[in-house]
Amino acid sequence: MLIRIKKKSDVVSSEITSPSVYLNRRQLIAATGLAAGSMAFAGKGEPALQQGPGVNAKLENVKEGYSKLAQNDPMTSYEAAASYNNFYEFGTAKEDPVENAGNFKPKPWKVTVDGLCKLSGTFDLDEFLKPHQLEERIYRLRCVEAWSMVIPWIGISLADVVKRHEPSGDAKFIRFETIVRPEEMPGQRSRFILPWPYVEGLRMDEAMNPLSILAVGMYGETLPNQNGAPLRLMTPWKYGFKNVKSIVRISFVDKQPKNTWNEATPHEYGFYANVNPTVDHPRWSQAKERRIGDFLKRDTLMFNGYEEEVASLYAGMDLKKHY
Ligand SMILES: Nc1nc2c(c(=O)[nH]1)N[C@H]1C(S)=C(S)[C@@H](COP(=O)(O)O)O[C@H]1N2
Ligand SMILES: [Mo]
Repeated sequence: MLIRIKKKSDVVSSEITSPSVYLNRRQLIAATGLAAGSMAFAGKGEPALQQGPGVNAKLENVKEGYSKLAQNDPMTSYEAAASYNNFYEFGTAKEDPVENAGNFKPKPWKVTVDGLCKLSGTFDLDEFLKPHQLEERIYRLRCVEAWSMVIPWIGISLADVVKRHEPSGDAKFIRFETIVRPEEMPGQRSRFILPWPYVEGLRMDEAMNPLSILAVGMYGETLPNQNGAPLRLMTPWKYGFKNVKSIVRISFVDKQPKNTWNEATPHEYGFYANVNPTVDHPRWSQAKERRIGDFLKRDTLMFNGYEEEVASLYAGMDLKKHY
C-alpha cells in the first residue's frame, strides 16, 4: 500500500538533480575497482569504498513517494552522505565507517520479527520486503551533533510492516536491534565505545506514522554498508541516532525499550529524541545546525520541519522532560 501525502512544499522526483558524480581520486579508484568486480582494494590501504553512483545495485520499481523539502533545500551530494557517517560499530570518527565497512557482508541477510505479534519468524530479507512497495522519500536528517543533510532514501512504509505482522493490543512499542558481528565491525570489539547491540525503539503510534520507513537504499541504489546496509530505520523528525542501522531484529513489546544512547548517557539522550530547537543538549545549543556542504548555519526547525505531520503525536507531553 502506498501512502501519499501531497503538500504545497513537495518536490517531485523529476525535479531532483542526480547525485553528485564528483569522486575524489581514492574513491574513484575504489569505485572503478569494485565496478570491475574486484575487491582488490580491501585491506591494501585503499578501503573498498562503497561509493556510487553505480557501485551498488540499482533499485527497480520504486514509487515516487512523499518528499517535503523547503524551497532552496537541495540534496546533499552522494559523496558526502556516503562518507561522513555515524556508525560506531565501525569506529567513532566520521570517516571510520566508510573506511572500515568494506568487509561487512549485508548479503545474505535475515530479519527476525518476534514478540507480541501474530506473524513472527525469521525471514530472508527478500521475503521480508517482498509484500511491500519501495518508495523514494527525500528527508532531512538532523544529527543531534547539530549537522544535517538532505538524503533521498528508498524504503518501505513501517506502518505496512507493522500491519502485516499483526501486533496484539498489548504491543505498545517496537524495538529494533543492529547486528553483532565483531569480526566485521571493528568498533564492536570494544565494549567501551557503546553497549552492543545498538538498540532503538519507537512508540507504536510513531511507528505507524506515514513518515516512518525502513530504508533499503539511497540515491536510487541499495544502501552502502556505512549507511546501514541492508536495512535501517528512518524517522525524519527525530535526531539521527534513532535511525538504527543494519537491523536484524524487530520486536513488538509492551514496555518502552531501552535505547542505546539513553543507556549510555541518560542525562544527554532520551527515548523520544524529537528534533527540537528549544531544548538544548547539555553541552551545546540545538537552535541551529550546519547543513553539510553549507558554510553558514541555519535555524533548526521544530520536529525537523515535519511539525504538521507529527506534532499531534506529542499533544500534552512536556517535550522538555521527554527529550
Ligand atoms: N547501529 C547504529 N545505528 C546508527 C548509529 C550507530 O552508531 N550505530 N549512529 C546513528 C547516528 S548518531 C546518526 S546521525 C545516523 C547517521 O546515518 P548516516 O550515516 O546514514 O547519515 O545513524 C544512526 N544509526
Ligand atoms: Mo547522530
